[in-house]
Amino acid sequence: MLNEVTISRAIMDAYFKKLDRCLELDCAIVGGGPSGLVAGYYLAKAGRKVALFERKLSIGGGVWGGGMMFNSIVVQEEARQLLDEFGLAGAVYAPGYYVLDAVDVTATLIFKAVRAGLEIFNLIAMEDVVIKNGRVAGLVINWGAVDTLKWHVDPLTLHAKYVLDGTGHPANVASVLVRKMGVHLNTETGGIVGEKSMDAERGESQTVLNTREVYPGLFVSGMAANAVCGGYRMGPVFGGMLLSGRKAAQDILVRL
Ligand code: 48F
Repeated sequence: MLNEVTISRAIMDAYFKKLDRCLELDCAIVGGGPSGLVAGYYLAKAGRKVALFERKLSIGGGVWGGGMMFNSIVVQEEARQLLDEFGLAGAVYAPGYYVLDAVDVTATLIFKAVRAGLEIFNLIAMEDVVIKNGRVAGLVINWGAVDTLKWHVDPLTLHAKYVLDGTGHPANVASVLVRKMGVHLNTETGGIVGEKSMDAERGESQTVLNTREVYPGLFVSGMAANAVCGGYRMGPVFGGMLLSGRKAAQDILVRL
């Protein structure tokens, strides 16, 4: 006979054990888009204690919707190795252009990252960062719904040696840091430079170049890297996002 209370207790026990494990991390990733997932995959694969926090119910960020809701995406030749790593076979559309099913890509990135050991928390938002000794040292988190509804509920806090801002276009982690702390970032202007209009070629290479530590303890990846450092947007071509995630993980691993 199934006991409903046992079901409830199993869920609560498992969840709170997982949350407890993740209160002190090597790296806390904010945002479940492609760059955050790829970074999480490589960090977990290297045996690091890493968790990803996503405000929404679904993980995957902007991949699901392809281009204008046509749920296919393009990955260019430069990121071919990443497709191989994740076991994604893109169809060659034109030389150097692979076209892939957006749902397959999203599901695969999530699957591989989780199986590598990345702990994922959906429905949890970063609302602030922890500052210790002049560096970012953790996250202030709350339920995504509380964040969206702007309810007056105090958050909880976790510590992390490094935080990765993978929140896409709004670059929410870097933004809150600049807004509240008035700090100088490692960018051309010292502030959040802001994303530029569409230029896929430049945007893609800049996404990778801009993936870096912008403040002690805080790295940026994906579209957040371009938003913070002033790169172009690129639309539904995703090679740069995958390469950016890998670079973020590699750089963080060197520091760790
Ligand atoms: O934007 P997103 O997919 O991140 P990305 O890795 O990839 C960008 C591409 O999808 C696309 C593009 C490619 O050419 O331009 O836009 O840069 O995903 C970012 C995720 O971060 C979550 C948000 O819900 C989304 O799923 N997010 C944003 N703010 C917060 C957050 C927050 N404060 N706390 C938790 N999650």
